[in-house]
Amino acid sequence: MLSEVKTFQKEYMTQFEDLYAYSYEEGTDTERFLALGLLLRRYYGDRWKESVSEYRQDKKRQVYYFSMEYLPGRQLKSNLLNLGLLQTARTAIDGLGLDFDQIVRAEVDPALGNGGLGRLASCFMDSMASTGIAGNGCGIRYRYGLFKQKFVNGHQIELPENWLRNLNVWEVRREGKAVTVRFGGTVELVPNADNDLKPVYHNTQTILAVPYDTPQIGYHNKTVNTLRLFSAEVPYEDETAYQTPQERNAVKQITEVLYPDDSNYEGRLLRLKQEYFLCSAGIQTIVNHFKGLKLEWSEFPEKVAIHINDTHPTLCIPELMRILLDDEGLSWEQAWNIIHKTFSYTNHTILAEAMERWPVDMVERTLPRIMQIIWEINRRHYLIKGALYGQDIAHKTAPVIDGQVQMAHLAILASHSVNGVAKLHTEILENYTLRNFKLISPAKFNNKTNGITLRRWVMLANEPLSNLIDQRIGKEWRSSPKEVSLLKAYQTDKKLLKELLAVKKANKERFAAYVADQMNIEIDPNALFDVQIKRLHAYKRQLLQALHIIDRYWRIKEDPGSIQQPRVFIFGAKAAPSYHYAKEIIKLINALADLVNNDPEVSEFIKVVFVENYGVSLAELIIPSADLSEQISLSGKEASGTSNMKLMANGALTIGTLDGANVEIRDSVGEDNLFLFGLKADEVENLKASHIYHSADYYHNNPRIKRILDTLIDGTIPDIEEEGRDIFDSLVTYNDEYFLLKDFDSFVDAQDQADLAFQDPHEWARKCLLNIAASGNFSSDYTVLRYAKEIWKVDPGLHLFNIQDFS
Ligand code: 26W
Repeated sequence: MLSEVKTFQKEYMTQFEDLYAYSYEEGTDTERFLALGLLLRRYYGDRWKESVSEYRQDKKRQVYYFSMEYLPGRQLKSNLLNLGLLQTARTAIDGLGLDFDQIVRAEVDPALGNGGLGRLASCFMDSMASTGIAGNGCGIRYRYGLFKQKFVNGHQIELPENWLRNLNVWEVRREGKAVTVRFGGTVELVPNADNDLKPVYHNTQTILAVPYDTPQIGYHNKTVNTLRLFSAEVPYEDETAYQTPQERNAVKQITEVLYPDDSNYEGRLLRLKQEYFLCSAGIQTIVNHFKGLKLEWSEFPEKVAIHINDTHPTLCIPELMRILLDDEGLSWEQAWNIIHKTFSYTNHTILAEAMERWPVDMVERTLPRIMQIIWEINRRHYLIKGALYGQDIAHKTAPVIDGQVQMAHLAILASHSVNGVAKLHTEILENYTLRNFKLISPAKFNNKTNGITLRRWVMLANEPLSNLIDQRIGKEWRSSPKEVSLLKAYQTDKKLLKELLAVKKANKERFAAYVADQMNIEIDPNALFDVQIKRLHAYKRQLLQALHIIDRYWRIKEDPGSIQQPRVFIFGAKAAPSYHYAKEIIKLINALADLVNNDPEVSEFIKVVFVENYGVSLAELIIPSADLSEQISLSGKEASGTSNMKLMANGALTIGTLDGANVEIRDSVGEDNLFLFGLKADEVENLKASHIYHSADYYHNNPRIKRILDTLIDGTIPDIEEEGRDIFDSLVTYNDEYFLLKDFDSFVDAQDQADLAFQDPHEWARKCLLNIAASGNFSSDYTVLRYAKEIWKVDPGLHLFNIQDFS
């Protein structure tokens, strides 16, 4: 160890001076970080090269995971941990008189996603490498990540996130592997010498897709996979085609920002271009690689599995058809057969408004050849499925309906596997949302409950907890996550429970210091830390928690002493820039925070903290400090949720509805170790169908609810005239679409039970321990192993996993 540390220090000093020509002592933290990142290349470079060449030589089946979003988080510590170098690097850096943790924080956190879907993609990348699955990520290198969120007078404002302003030490630009992507113009089908129709393009625009590769290092194994992100550039050989700055800018614009505002036509058009850009670039890369293997086209599916993360990369399907038909001369039947064996698709939402549809004329104008192929898929669909199942079913499942390309339909029809992301979600897909597809192809459907990588979310985010676990049950759980269940045997071990509480307390102090420093709010680490961190959306019901806070406010005001348990309500959430209602809820919660935090009578018992710019790094700070995990979506709406798993793994108790993966969490931790409330998914459906719900009755007949809702419009909460009125109307006048008032009483009861339970620290700690012990089931290592076995049909590499572990 000592000599390793000495070597590391020497290498680091040389690396720093080579880079900057002055000593590390004079550098900034960013410079110190960059030198450290660059130094690491030497430690993983060979393995990366070997993994790539092994995949090429073995010619084994590789997985290509297409996602429009990734949220990798800071990578320095994660890479060090997986390389087995974390302690060495920490000792070496601290030993030079530097502050390792401060240098770690100098790395930017790339926000190339919105939420759960993007973070899941990154957990999967880490798990694929760690289980030795040959998995390649394909995505977009957005020049600007998701906006930086600031609060001005409690309102969300969005600032550009220039995450690439410094060198990105992990990426490698691979200009030699660039491909071109075609947009616009017109296409004509002209017979060739063999009388086959071949497309001839006119006036198209050609854009260069340059890949940037980032290593995905496996945990304590030899695998280093690749995440390939494409950037749009003006083609060097065709520069004269883009002469004005405007034309050149329009090219770069394609990969300029994540999620351009899609509330207008231009924004939506740009999003369509982004999707095709990713699909075309990724598919061409795969085809180029496959051609290097010199095999028959019929062998393509034996070498390639393509997974599409939600419908956003669905254009991969017509794009591969195009290449097989137009460039490679395969027949439609041959090509479609290959497609079917190659593609699989995961659905991540059942919200109707999130189901992607593109107007035919927009696709036609932007991607004329792709639209022709979609029409042909549509024509054959009616022909075949119509004959088998009747025109009605064929129509309901068609790729094109009412002038709109239905991305989910295209994805499902072409894929051999369609999965949901939690048991309940898959059931709802099969029985409601996608029932017609289930009817025509029952065997495609399967469930793969989401998971999280415990390496980032426990081992790195919560080192003290990880060390405590090591002390009791050894380190096996680190490579075999289910072993964490051995902790169950210690549930009556008073010493351990005490230590667990001490770890939690220290984590709460760390977060409290952040809040004091950044927000100038004092919070008491002895209070119950109640955490809701997720995208801001009406169905996730952050508003329900806000109503609960107002309820507590009045209980304290009217009957001081009625609330005994001090609580800190912690929120982290971004609202989509065009989602007006979600922004109003942010303003409400911030205004509520002002009211509560500045009223000494109340602030002793409640504090409200809404952190700015929530993202992966803040999640890593908040989650280890949480006592209570808010998972309170309207049942049937949250596909899975993954913060529920992260919080549980860090010893927070869930308060939640039976929605998404909360169901599996209940099953594995037991009903006594979490707080359930509210309508069940089928009750929600029945209530909707019966049309008997009348939210205004709750306002008029339930004095507590009336009191709370009036607070939104009577001036009690400062500066929310418009927001308060809109929110009030959504709940009373527009019949409370997400049944907050219906679930309210049951929610508050559950919250009161949580208070009561928290008063008994020993019993609370025991429940924490049981939650941690059950969290191994939710390791994304198992999730990807299930994908590998049941969907992708690829073997994991040699490692510690036992096949029984995950089946
Ligand atoms: C059409 C554009 C679009 C793009 C992204 C619509 C909706 C999205 C969401 C941001 C998708 C998302 O993050 N879904 C979440 O996926 C997680 C991983 O499976 C689930 O755990 C969450 O329940 C689901 O909301």
